[in-house]
Amino acid sequence: MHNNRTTITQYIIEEQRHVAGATGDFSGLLNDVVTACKVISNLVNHGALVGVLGSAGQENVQGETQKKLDVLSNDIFIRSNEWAGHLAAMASEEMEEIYPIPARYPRGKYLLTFDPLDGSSNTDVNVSVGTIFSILRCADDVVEPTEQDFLQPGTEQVAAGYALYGPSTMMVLTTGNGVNGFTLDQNIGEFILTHPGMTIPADTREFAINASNMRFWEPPVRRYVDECLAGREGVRGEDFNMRWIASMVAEVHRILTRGGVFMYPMDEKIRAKGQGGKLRLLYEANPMAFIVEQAGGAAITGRERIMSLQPEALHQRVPVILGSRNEIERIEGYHQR
Ligand code: AHM
Ligand code: MG
Repeated sequence: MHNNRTTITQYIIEEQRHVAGATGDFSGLLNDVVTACKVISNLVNHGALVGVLGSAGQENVQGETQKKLDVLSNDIFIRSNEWAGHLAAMASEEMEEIYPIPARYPRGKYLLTFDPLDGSSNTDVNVSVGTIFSILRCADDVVEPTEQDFLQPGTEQVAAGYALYGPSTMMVLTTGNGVNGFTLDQNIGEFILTHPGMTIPADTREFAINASNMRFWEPPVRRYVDECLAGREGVRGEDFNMRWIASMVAEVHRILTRGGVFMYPMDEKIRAKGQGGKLRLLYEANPMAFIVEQAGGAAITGRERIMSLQPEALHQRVPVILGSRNEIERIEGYHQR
């Protein structure tokens, strides 16, 4: 009964067979990313039993207090992915500078960006968190990779995915050929294909935004949310539901499962800090935008498609509005007016 299930390893290798001239490098890289996520999943799952909750007592480049799990997850990602010869360099939310592959290992042709533990403010309260990653190509003529090599628009991504550490651990992946979801079978230590061909319904009556920032929002976002809140009696003529988990991976996963809109828009508070948004372009917004678009949804800053942006810095922040296509088009329309 169980042996006809597709494991993520099998899925990755079968995908590779459709790519002419594939060397197996990419499959090997994906497998290492999967291994890293399994290790992080195990650590997150054991929590207080293994003493990993709480603050690490230091700040990251974003000036945010790092959790012990942020630091550990970052380390796991590096150790799992640096040795195999698939990568030229990595970049992470938790590291100010890029991480070139040490000279003792062979250097490969891909670049990996990641947020090792997104939503980590949720770990101490035992709410879902996740890992987000994106794979780019490193140009052939690059000898010493620099930050500049990472500054590629999201349309250049070769693959993107996330692991969600929730009631079950899941891995959701795109290589530009649709979106597939896998569930970790803890008994055998393998991700099994459980959600083939995930799609986002074009319409929804559910949205997610941190409403405590309402007084700082720009008029188009305020208008959209006001209209949702007005419900059946308002211009939308329908009641809307609201969610906010403060864990982008969990929000995106909900949207991939039943539709919805997720917004971390530009607001006056963010602008006052001199930032371009809350979420980071290279390892949060772009990979999620790739997944969402591949599932038939849309992802914008308000005015532009996220994946078309030309990144200017490794830790650049952008506004993020993504989810069900028809709602995102409506919100984009409000921004254009
Ligand atoms: P992080 O990378 O520091 O964990 O921050 C990103 C998280 C997202 O997962 C989530 O959508 C957002 O921050 C929540 O922000 P807020 O605390 O303002 O609600
Ligand atoms: Mg993050």
